[in-house]
Amino acid sequence: MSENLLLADEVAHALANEHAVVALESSIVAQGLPAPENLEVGQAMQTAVRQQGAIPAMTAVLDGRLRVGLSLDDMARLAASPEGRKCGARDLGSALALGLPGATTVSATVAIAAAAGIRVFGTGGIGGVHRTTPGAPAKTDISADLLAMSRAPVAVVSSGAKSLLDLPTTLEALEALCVPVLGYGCDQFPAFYTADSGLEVSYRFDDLAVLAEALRAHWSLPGSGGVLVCNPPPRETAMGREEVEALVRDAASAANAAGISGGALTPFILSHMRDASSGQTLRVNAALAVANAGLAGRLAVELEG
Ligand code: PSU
Ligand code: MN
Repeated sequence: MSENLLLADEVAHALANEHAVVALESSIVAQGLPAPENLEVGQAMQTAVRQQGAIPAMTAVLDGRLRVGLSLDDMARLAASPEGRKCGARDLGSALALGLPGATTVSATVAIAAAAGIRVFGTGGIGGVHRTTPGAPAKTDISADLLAMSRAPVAVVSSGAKSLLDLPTTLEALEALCVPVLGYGCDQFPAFYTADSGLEVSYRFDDLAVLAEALRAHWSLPGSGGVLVCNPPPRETAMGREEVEALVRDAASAANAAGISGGALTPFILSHMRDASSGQTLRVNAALAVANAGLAGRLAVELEG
């Protein structure tokens, strides 16, 4: 195990005793959600993992160590700018060497989970291939989440990816990278706010024990990497596909009109959608993140059983 890793006591104890552990990312807290919901959702995700009998292990870079298992204080530190810089997998070495604190995205969390021996990770949504903005210069923006998932044997439980992304191309990329896209209780690849993307998962599972069997079998093959487990957003808060598309379209044209581009684009679109939906998109985001943490907890327990 890497000497840079610092496991929380309960995480180290659980791993030593083959007790279920679930990795959680910290970028969702530091960059993905606005205050004060960010810390509430981070706490609720940890509680949801515990309720299923597993130990939560949120990851970050703090004080020159790769931390696995964060307290509320740690999360608050990351959420307080500028402490929580966004770290993907490629940033970890430099952040460690320079002593820079960082909140971990899916790509970084997958890498840290693999280093710690954690097989299940719960989050809201993954990054993917961005749509090209009409009228903007053509450029390629592909999240490192996709490649990172192909390289480490970790199951990422999420509600797919936001439809701000190019979802068909994101699924093609996952196929090319040998990452299975499995539905738990769904035939469609979820589009985060909506269960309905019109796109199919590779296989549907309704029995968690059979899903765990598929993961074990996948990992028994040499060179196999990560798996994307798809959990649709909870029915009570999920939105309709047309409604989400209209929100994305309006937000994208507002961004265009305001001359917003680059790294500022996604935050602009998300806050525009939040306001235009009277907070509904934020409620879905919070509910699905907590639900995915809970499913990840159940899956981790099933895998240890
Ligand atoms: N999708 C969400 N919320 C998030 C993210 C994705 O719905 O907070 C975060 C995750 O940490 C993910 C990262 O790994 O954004 C992807 O960023 P990028 O596209 O820069 O790789
Ligand atoms: Mn990106």
